[in-house]
Amino acid sequence: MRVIRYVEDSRVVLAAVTDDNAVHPLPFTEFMDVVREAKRHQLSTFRYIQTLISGKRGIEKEVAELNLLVPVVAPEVWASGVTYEKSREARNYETSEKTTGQETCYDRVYHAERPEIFFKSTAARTIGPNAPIYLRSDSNWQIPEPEVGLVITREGEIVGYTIGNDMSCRDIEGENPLYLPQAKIWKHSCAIGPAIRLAETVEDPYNLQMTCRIYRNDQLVVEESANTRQLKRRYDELVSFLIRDNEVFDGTVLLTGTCIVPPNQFTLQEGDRIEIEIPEIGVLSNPVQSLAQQA
Ligand code: DO4
Ligand code: MG
Repeated sequence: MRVIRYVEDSRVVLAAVTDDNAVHPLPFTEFMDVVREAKRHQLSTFRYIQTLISGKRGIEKEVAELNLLVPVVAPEVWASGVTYEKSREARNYETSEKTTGQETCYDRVYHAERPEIFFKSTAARTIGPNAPIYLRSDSNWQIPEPEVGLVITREGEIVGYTIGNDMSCRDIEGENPLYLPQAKIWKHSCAIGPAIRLAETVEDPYNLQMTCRIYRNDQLVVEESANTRQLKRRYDELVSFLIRDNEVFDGTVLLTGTCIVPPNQFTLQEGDRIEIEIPEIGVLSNPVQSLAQQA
């Protein structure tokens, strides 16, 4: 079962999407309200939603016809880094920090007990399906980072999985790792969606196939796939470092690191379209626009 949010007649609707793709509006507008209400009834979110929709017919429309929003208004989005070998290789390629024969900070963090966890986004900077990703004006090497996103409670319980795009400027981070916040955080540099797959309905979160496709002038120019079985860490391990001595909020999203990096010569351009697909969750699709054009 998945949960989506959409706008209809200027109203926000939260809905459950069953495995046969029927859309059932719920009497809430925020995902975390359902999670809290389920707990109050001492039911899992999945069971609670089942009681709400049982015996009802879904709406006539299909998900593809709806004007989708972020599935959860995440107060904060955090991200994990260098959790896949692919990311370590890419960082080692772009960094100016490498000295022959020496380990880079990326090599060290890949093996260290403490993972890299960084602040990525706030609700105001985070966009949902079909909204434009913006390109920074001071970078010539920008890529999407397709990642599994964990939707967590303030206690660190993983209640759902979504798709995230941790947009990154490889030249800015490559020049100096201390520039990471500028390489990662700007207006519309984070997309999540299109749905939240309830955690209890995912058979094996370490076996999710992910595909990223980038279209330019309607031609497919990048297509890469990977699987979460290549993740070096456990999801709970990443969450435990995020919440340690920290205050996190209900509905926080923790991105779990990228396993897909486009070819090194590739950079996004205005007019491109990015699609990230995890079949259990859906397809997160966003057009790419230049931030300079928005001013
Ligand atoms: O080390 C910098 C960021 C790494 C990252 O975002 C990733 O591995 O996905
Ligand atoms: Mg990333």
